[in-house]
Amino acid sequence: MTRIFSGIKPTGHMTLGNYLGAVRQWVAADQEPDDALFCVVDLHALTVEHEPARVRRLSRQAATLLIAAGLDPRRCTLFVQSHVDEHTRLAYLLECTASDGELRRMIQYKEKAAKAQAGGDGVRLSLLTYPVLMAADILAYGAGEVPVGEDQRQHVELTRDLAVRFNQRYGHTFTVPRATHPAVAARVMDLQDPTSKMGKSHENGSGIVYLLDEPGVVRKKVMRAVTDSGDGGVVHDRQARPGVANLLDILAACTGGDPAALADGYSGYGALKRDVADAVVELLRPLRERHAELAADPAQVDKVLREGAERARGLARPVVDRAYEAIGLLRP
Ligand code: AQP
Repeated sequence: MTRIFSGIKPTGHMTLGNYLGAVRQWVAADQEPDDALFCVVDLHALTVEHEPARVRRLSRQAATLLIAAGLDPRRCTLFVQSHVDEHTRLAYLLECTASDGELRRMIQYKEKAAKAQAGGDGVRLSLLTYPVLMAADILAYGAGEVPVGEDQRQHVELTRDLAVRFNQRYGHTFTVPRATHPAVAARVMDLQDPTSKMGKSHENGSGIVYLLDEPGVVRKKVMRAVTDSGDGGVVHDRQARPGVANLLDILAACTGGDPAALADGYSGYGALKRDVADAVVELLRPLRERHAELAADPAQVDKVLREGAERARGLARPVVDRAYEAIGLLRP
């Protein structure tokens, strides 16, 4: 069985984009504790301006939502990145494998660094090295598959490059992983700005559906979604009609249809938006209900995370120890 690993950053409330692009694939994967590892990657949340209490709160909330979404702690390993030291231990060795130039080329680094600078904040060094820590997250477990949204494709490519380079230099140590993406909704766009990704840390939440939004709020956001001017009818064209294409992608992801075929069933935007709103509300209903139950017992979630970290540590330690040996460090 191919081992899978993926993670989510507690930088904001989890969105429909996170769910359709990544989390739903995790839930659908054949889960076995040693072969399905899912992580709240809290260290990554420190790469940009952050509020300590909020990161802590969002970390537990992310774990609770993942269980509510269907990750079964008896059948997968769910844990928090900072609870397993092997990630940062390995990250240093990978920093000694990566080059400054390849990290500066990362699209997400350029976007987030520009935003930090525009906001008058300095760019944290960890923002530059973030993809190296992400590579360590994946390589520490010998994961073969990394189910992620489209925006993480470049980072997984870098992970592959680092694994291959390390193996060539120091002998076979790491499994070379590959990214997997969902067939539809691999990149859910912001409902108010359909040329930008729906991102959980964006300040303006009016174009973002959060998983814990009340049904009325979801409906309002979808009904106010920016569509496209012109009367060319409802067609699925991401270049010319990004707003409508995004709604069709969301509807297809929720109902299991094909976005282009779904377009044929509509003659106006109003009916499409109503159906999208209904589909999203129904998709999220069980998740919200389960979240409310689980959130009433945070100690239970913390126990899951403690046990998950212990199991994860046991899997990562031998791989990381092997890497320390291979790179030339004297072992104690
Ligand atoms: N809009 C999206 N459409 C599809 N997939 C998405 N993902 C994120 N946004 C979308 C996927 O969700 C997983 C967890 O994301 P992350 O926590 O690693 O953060 P991110 O990729 O940087 O995106 P966010 O949620 O927008 O966070 P911020 O705003 O902090 O950058 C990943 O698999 C991601 O691809």
